Amino acid sequence: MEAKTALIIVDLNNDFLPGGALGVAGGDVILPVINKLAGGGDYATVVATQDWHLGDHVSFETWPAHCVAGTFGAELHADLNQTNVHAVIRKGFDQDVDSYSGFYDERGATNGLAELLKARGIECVDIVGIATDYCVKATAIDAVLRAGLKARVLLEACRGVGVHPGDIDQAIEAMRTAGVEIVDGTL
Ligand code: VGL
Ligand code: ZN
Repeated sequence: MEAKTALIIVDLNNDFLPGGALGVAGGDVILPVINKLAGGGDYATVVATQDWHLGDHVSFETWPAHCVAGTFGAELHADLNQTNVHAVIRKGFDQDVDSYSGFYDERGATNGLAELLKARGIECVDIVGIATDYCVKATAIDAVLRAGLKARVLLEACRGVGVHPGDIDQAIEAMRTAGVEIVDGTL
């Protein structure tokens, strides 16, 4: 583990786990893997992002209504061990602008994550969670290209939506192209 590395846990909202409004296959499988990473004491900082959409959010033109603020579906899954989680960063809360990225919304407004990590002296991030082809991808690319961090995506602790065949592989290639290190298998 390099010095000053943070773990970013992306969107383990109930709605993204199997049975949720936008349930992603295998979301439950990665929970214990993420708990092990977060609980291992290897990370200087652990943060979790939380998809959090108010009212009739613009995202619901593309996706089924999900992660509606204040509902069970918007809560992070109860099995996610938050003992070592320093902060939960909400994203997508402005009704007319979405935020796949945990760092910046689609208009470029910060969600506060880059500033939090900078204040804590973080230079590297490991990224895990849901969905590989949407919010993990956007968060990882922003980490490198906009927040100036070194970033790794740990695939064994991520799951994707895969609306179209090949989407997840394309997302992985896009992350690699941006300079994200893709880590397969066991760390
Ligand atoms: C996500 C679709 C809509 C994600 C969030 O967390 O990847 N995907 N909102
Ligand atoms: Zn969303």
